Amino acid sequence: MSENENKYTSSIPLDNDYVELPIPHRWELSDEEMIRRSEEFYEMMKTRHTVREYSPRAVPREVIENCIKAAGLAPSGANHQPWHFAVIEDPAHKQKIREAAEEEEKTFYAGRASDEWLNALEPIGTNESKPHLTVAPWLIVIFAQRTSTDRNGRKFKNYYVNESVGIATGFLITALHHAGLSTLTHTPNPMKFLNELCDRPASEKPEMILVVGHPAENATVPAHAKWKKPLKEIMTVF
Ligand code: IYR
Repeated sequence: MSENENKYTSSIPLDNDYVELPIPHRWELSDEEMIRRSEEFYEMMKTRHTVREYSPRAVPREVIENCIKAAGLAPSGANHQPWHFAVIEDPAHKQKIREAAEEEEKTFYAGRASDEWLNALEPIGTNESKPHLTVAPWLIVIFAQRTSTDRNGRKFKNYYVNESVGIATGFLITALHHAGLSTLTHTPNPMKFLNELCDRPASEKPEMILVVGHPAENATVPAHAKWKKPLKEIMTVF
């Protein structure tokens, strides 16, 4: 690391030149192959469920790293890649996160959330108890960077941060599912405590905790979660 770099420095190129490259990879698929692949992908994605009960079975760090590398390929505003993934395997660290999250969630479920919100959560069956935060082998805390700092110590603005981080998170969940893992998108409310526990600057906004691992033997999913809107409801063709 150079003098001005620290663990929060963006490695963004400092020149602003527009340079063109030939398209680095091109798929050459027939319509039939595209239809088959899209069907296969849909079938694969249909087997994804948000899981709340985890097995303590370990998961190699390499799998997590590969999936985060895939998430890092997501498109982003001005290609600023305004995300950071804090990954936690250490049991004592997970315990601290669980205690802080449960503390916030206790107040949330005891009335900080509106009745309408708590009603909407009824069919999902969630509550303030979050054992998965210590049982699952990995937690990935996703941070959104509203601003970044370059190698010269110059602060710059990021664009479409929510959209960019949302897309990267989708890539990550898909990559983890494709690798054979289950996830839970957990959003303790509020979650500012995660900055301190993950050693991230105040300019970063914790977006969610992704709980990652294998489902417990007796894991269940809420029946409500298996209801998905039909295509005709989510798509209009012009
Ligand atoms: N943060 C709480 C509440 C919660 C909110 C929504 I919206 C959900 O889809 C699920 C839970 C929790 O994580 O339990």
